[in-house]
Amino acid sequence: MNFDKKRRARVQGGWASAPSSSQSKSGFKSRNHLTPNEQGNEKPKPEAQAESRPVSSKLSRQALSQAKSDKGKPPMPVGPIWMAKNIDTPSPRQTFVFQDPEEEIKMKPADQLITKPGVFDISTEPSGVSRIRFFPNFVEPSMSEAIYAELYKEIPWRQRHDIHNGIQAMQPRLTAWFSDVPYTYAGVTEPPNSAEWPPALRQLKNQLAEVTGIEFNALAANLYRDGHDSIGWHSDDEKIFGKTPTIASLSFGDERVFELRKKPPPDESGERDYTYSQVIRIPLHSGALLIMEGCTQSDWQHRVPKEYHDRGPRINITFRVTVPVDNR
Ligand SMILES: O=C(O)CCC(=O)C(=O)O
Repeated sequence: MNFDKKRRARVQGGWASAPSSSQSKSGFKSRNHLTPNEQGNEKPKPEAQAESRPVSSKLSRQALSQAKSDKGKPPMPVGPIWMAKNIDTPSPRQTFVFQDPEEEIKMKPADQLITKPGVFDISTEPSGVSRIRFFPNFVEPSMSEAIYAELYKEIPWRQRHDIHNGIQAMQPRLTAWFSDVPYTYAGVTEPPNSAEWPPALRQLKNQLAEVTGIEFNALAANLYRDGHDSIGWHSDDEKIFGKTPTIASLSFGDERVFELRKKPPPDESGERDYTYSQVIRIPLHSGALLIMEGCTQSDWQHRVPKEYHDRGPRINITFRVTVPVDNR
């Protein structure tokens, strides 16, 4: 590389053409070596003018009427819009046409996390208001430890089979049911159990009656032995609980995440596609009370998913009201 080549490589990049020739080896011309006509400085030849006449005469009529309507307005930039000083100045030739997208654009709403106490109206349709009341510290820590120990010992825990998508399998948790009426869900029937409730359950039932004004008469209990135990997506919408059941859920033991997802409308075959459903997560630690009411069972599903890190055992008890057959 001689000195001249080095200078060009430094100043213009290695592809700059030699100053002595109007065309580089690659066949590209640099702007400095264009002929005056190529640079746009020479008047167009008569044939070129003749070729462009129909277009330019059409344009000049438009330009004339534009000029009339623009009288008194600041002059429009000359040349392409990106060369104008103020690119925000609208060009009279710009028109924006909105076209409906051919396919419906679906967006999944951002997941939500509830950690603070409060009353949350999580949706208002299609059936009505779905409401969550959350009291993270309903039972104080020293009490919740003692309650956990009593429930673990006193409740007659059993592992049952249920059916999901036509497949029967052992439930990934232990359960118990306290009520005068049987409870059937997911292919399992919990028989009536009129045994006396352990004292801790009676006491909690009375406390809940004071807070909510509801006399709960049934209880479903779950024991999650570790993080691999879980309960899948479902709604507690069985007819025995009525149309808008209030369910009070208390947690003892290790923390687990409770999730809710909104039910989308069913398709023609009655299937629901949950891909774009809104999801709400509520971490439930020992002593937390979560109340689901209104249309939460009609319009939402809930679950406690498996976790893949160490979790100790957790007991969840859900107080419910079974309604007479006429109200179902
Ligand atoms: O363990 C929980 O927090 C939820 C239990 C539950 O979904 C149920 O018993 O239906």
